[in-house]
Amino acid sequence: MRLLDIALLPLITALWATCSVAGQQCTRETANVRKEWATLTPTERLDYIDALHCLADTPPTYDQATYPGVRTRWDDFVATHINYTLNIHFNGLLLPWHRNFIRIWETALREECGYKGYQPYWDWPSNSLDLAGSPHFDGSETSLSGDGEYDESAERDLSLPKGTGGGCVISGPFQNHTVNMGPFYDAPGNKFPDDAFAYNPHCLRRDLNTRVSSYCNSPDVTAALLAAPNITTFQTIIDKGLLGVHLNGPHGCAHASVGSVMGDLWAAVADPAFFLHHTNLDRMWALWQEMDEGTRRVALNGSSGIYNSPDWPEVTLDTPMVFGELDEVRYIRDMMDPMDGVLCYRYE
Ligand SMILES: [Cu+2]
Repeated sequence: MRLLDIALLPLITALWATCSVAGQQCTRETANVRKEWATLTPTERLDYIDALHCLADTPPTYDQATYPGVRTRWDDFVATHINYTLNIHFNGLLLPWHRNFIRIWETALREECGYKGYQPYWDWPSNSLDLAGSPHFDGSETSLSGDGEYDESAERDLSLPKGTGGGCVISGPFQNHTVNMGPFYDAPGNKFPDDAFAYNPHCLRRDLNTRVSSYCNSPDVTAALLAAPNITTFQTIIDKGLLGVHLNGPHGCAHASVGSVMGDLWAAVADPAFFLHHTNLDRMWALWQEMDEGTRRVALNGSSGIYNSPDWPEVTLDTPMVFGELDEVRYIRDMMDPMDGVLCYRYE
C-alpha cells in the first residue's frame, strides 16, 4: 500500500514554491518554456549539466536509517521513484504522477541549484537512427554523456538485441557520476525488490541501442501517438507501440535504447537522461490533450497498480498521488492541464 502510505508525507512542502503565484493567471506569455536539448545553446546545456552536478553534490533530505542508499539530493528522487514503482507504471498514474515528479525536479534545480532555465526534453525521433552521434549522447562536454564502454557480458535485458556499450560511461560530464542504489535488472515487475534502498555505489552504465530506437522511437510512432483517438489507445501505444507488444512502446523503448541504468524500471532516475525522456513523454501527452481540450483534460484510463492490475482501483480525477517527502499529496485533477494550478509551462 505504498502509494497511500501517509507516513511519508511531506515535511518540507513549504520549500516548494510554485510558479503560479496566487491570483496570477498562467498564460502563454508567463508560462515556463521547456525546450528540446538540441535547441539549447551550449551555455544553456552546460547550465543544466551544472545543476545536475549540484544535485549530486547536495546532501539528501531522506534519512539514512530508512534509506541507506540515499546519499545525495538526486538520490531523494531515485528513492521516491523506486518506492512507488509498482503504482506508477503501465497504468493510469504513469502520466499524471510523472508530470508532477518532473515539476518537483525542475523546481529543485532552480531553487536549490540556481538553475535559470527549465527542464529540457528529448524528442525521441530526432536521434532514433543515431543516438551516439546526437547532441544528447555524443559524449561531448555539452551532452548528457555518451555510451558505456563495450562489454559483451554486461548484465542486460536478454529479450533485446545487444547494444553498443554495456559498461561504464567513459565520456562527457557524467563519466564520474555514481549510482548509489540498484541495479534491479532482474527484479520482477510485480514485486518490490528486497533491499530496495541498500547502498550499492556503482558507475553509470549505458548500452546505447539504435536497433531498438530506430523502430520504436521512430517518427511514425510519435505520429501514431498524437493521432490516438482516445486515452486508452494513447496509453496502449505508449506501452506497446505500433505492434502491440508489451515494452515495445516509445516509453519503454527510450529507456531500453539508452540501456543499463536507464533501462532499469526502478532506478532509471539515476541516469541524467531520465528527466529529458519523461519530459518528452509529458510533452506528447500535453500536445495530445491540446488537440481536444474538452474531452482530453479529463480523459483517464487504467488502475493505480502496475500493468493496470485489477487489485487496484481505477483512477479518477480525485485519485491522490504521493511523492514521499518531496511534495505534498497531489490529485490527478491537479495534473491535467500544464497551465493550471501549480503547473505553468508549455513546450516549444
Ligand atoms: Cu518512472
